[in-house]
Amino acid sequence: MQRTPLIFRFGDRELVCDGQCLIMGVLNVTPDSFSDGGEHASTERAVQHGLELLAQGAAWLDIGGESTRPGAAEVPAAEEMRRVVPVIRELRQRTDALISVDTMKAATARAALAAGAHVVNDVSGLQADPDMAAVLAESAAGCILMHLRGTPATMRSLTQYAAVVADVCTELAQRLEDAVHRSGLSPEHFMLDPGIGFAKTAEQSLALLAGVARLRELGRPVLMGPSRKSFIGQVLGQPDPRQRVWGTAGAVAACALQGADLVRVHDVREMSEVVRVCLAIRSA
Ligand code: PMM
Repeated sequence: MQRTPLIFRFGDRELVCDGQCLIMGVLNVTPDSFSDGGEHASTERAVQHGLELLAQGAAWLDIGGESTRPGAAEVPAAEEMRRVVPVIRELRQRTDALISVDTMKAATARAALAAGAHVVNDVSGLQADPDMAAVLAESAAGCILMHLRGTPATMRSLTQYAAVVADVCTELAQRLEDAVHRSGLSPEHFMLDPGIGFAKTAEQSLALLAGVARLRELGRPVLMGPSRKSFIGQVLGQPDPRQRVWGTAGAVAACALQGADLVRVHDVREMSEVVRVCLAIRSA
């Protein structure tokens, strides 16, 4: 597949996104994450799990301390930091892999960047905390701008789109312009994500998964996060997120074949194999 390589910058490093579809492993350090069930609540266990994800094929770890599950309770910044900062600090000493912090809070992002994270994964696309842009600017961090309407608490009623792929593209382009303006950083510091399952019905999530190429026309690398999500549950009639691994494989294959730059997944070993085969087919 012919495609333009895109540069993603963070601090003094850069990632050339040239069609590889890297794996981002999810490391949720929360007692209430819908699919981790609090298994990794202690620092050492979380660090061990992170190292396992890297050994299984993740190029990048996304570390979060607050569940964004629909209706989940908000976690105060102090508690969020208590969960993620020690894990980031320890992992940074033990690996050179890319680390992002999954947070909407500027205070948590600042502490995570100081502890060694390279990128802020802000599911609000910089809409939740007015100080986030300044935090990014301070360390010239990278940032993932995800598309969300409302908040995780209110998003389920905000699914009115004229045409979901076109509307999400328009809104993401606005978020990017706003983020560049407010942070003073170049667009190369930002990656885009349509926010599968965030203010989207199952049908809308499926449409976005079919529209990766259109998202990439925005000129920035594209991250897709379909892992174990409820649209898979609706297609398969499978209420248990842990039983959605094969469904996730179907979605990840669609992303890899259409040129997503990064997929955010829980089942790293399995999805690494899916991606490797898809990339081999794409380059055949
Ligand atoms: N999904 C979740 C959390 N963070 N971040 C990005 N950029 N994209 C996503 O799709 C995304 C995210 C929710 O899933 P989890 O609770 O299993 O981590």
